[in-house]
Amino acid sequence: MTAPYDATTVIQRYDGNPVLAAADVPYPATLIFNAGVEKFQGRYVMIFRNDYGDDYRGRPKAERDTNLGLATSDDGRHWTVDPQPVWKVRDQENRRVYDPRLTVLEGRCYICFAMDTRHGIRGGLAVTDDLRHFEILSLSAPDNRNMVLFPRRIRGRMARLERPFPIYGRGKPEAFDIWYSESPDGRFWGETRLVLGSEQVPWCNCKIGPAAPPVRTDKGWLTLFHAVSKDESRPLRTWHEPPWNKTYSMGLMLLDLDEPWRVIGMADGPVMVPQAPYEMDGYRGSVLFPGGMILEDDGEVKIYYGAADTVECLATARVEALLDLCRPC
Ligand code: M1P
Repeated sequence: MTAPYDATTVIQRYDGNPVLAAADVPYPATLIFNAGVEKFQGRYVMIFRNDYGDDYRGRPKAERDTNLGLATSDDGRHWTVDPQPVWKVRDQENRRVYDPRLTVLEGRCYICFAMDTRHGIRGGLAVTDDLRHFEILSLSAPDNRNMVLFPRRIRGRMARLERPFPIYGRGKPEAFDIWYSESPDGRFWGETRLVLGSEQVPWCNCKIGPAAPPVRTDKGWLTLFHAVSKDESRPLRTWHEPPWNKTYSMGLMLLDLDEPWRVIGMADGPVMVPQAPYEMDGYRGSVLFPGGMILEDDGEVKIYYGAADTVECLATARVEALLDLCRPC
């Protein structure tokens, strides 16, 4: 089916954006972004990334650090932040945990995350029942990140999308792709298969990565991804040392319900591109980094995304309109 409308009009930004920023956080905070969001134990819960310790404008003047904070909400729009961060990792080997994505599976809340270590970037999975204590189930070999867990088992196994960073054999730097793996228990992962190569997304010229955990619909797993275009002749706004020239937009695809490594539909172009002032201007301008997608009973889809690596935002769409954008492939 041909999409009957312009993809970029299907998703509406929330008027009250950003939904979360440093000023809302009751402890040291500078950049609040790339959150995971779920409905858990009767309310909306958000675990967000907080980069702090410096103003992030120019060269570091103080030591930078990262922790994860918790916010809760009754309506998914207005959020209250817990008085203290809920998770931080910093030891001799591991530098920080960041970019959380939440999935509720069989009544427990799972959190996928990235971990910067002295020996590379690892993708991990942890589980929590109270959003304050996190049991790490697995950490990948470097380099891998942007993992998201499916909210149901596939063929009896836990399933995830992930984005390793191959540096040899892909022909150009940062040609990174989306992969699929399965696990009996969240600890041991295998059956790894390619889902989508970055070269299959003709409107970006760089890497792609999984975004929010997939949402189940009758037609397939509705799945956002981020896609990066790099243009060295076009410097973008940034608070850090220039140049910054990567634009992160949102792509949309549909995965087969039973074999989710098979792409069965895809939007022709980006469904959302950086446009609003809070998306263009920040630590890294022109970055949309979706990490949460919630399908409500009435068909509204809430999309949560980090904007400009600086604030957390919300956009909404109708699920039927998103499905219509996914042309069979
Ligand atoms: O600055 C944009 C994003 O860059 C990285 O994401 P990716 O590896 O997918 O390009 C991450 O550092 C992410 O946190 C950040 O938002």
